Amino acid sequence: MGALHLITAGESHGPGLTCIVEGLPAGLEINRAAIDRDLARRQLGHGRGGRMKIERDRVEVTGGIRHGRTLGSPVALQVENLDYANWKERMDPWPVEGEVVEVHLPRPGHADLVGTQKYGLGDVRDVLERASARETAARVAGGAVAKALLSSFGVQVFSHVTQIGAVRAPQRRDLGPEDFAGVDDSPVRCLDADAGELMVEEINRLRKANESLGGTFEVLAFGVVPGLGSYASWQERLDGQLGQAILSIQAIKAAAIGDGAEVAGVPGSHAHDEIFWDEQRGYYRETNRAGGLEGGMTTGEPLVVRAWMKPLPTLTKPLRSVDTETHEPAEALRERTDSTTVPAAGVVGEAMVAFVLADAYRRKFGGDHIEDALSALRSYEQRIGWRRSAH
Ligand code: EPS
Repeated sequence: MGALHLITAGESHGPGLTCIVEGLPAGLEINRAAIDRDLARRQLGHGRGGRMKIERDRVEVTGGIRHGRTLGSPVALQVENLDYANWKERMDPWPVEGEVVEVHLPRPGHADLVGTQKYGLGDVRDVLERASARETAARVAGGAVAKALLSSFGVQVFSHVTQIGAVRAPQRRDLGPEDFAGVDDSPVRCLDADAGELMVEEINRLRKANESLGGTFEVLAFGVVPGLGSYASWQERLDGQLGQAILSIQAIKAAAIGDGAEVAGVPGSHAHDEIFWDEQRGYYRETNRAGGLEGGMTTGEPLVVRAWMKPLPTLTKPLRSVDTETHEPAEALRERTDSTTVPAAGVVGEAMVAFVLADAYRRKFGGDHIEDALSALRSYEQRIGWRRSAH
């Protein structure tokens, strides 16, 4: 379906992760530091566990880029798992001499149990290693490449945390790119300093009680041209594609565009964004309840995507489960884990939104070289009289 493809491979404690991005134009400038910056941002956040002290995620490129520019061939990105050194025997791709201890205690809320049933695997580790959110490091590397494409089209993608556990930040409807300059300085990537402090306290309190925490985050994209996606076919509707991309992130249970579920309860006259036009700005809205999407298409207003994350299912105080060998009641696997990863999930959300938008730009404007894509975009912007700076 799409014009751009992103595929990941790799297990959490295996040798490393791979991301292949296929369908990029040639001539696109890629900055290694920008990919590494996003990888590092994904490792941040108060509430991370011991693993993040081991990893220093950095990208290695093994295909598709030469001297900092794409070649038009698939781009292959690798992120090493430094922890593999401690797991070599248990995760070696090839047979090993010694006995390797198996896991038979599936965690409720994880892929563990059904994964073993579906794939006919006796060792839960064969499932959990791939189901782990470590995989998102590969998505973020690919997402950084998608962001490079978007940036040449004048699009910027940001995220911020809006809730952790029971602590919510005040809702902001007036955000612009400039508001995100310091978001990564907050230990929970929250734009509201007071709420951020309360979130940190909430994490500390629940961590002591051996609990994990969920939360919500918002991804915003600025400078998106109107008309990406389409109302004409259900598969082309961009809200559907964004929903799939966001809900595919480990532990995400709900996604919304703009005011999302909230508009279900308000009268129609308060649910939509009235249309205005003036010489300088062209068409514009004074509100953005629709989150930049109408009829499955971008409107030119900022794209707003929200996501709800469940508390992580690996608990230091494990839930009841069943031993898959003996079928006896047992406690679920107790493993080193994070207390919360909502701040990191926001960075993963950026990557997924960037990928969906980059794919939509590729489909609409094509072009084998980035300059071809840019001239197609410019001529379209001119035809519809769209002025990016006014939105
Ligand atoms: C994860 C468990 C933890 C997390 C991991 C996801 O890893 P470990 O079992 O090695 O402590 O840290 O996330 C990452 C490694 C990462 O890079 O985000 C899980 O079970 O999903």
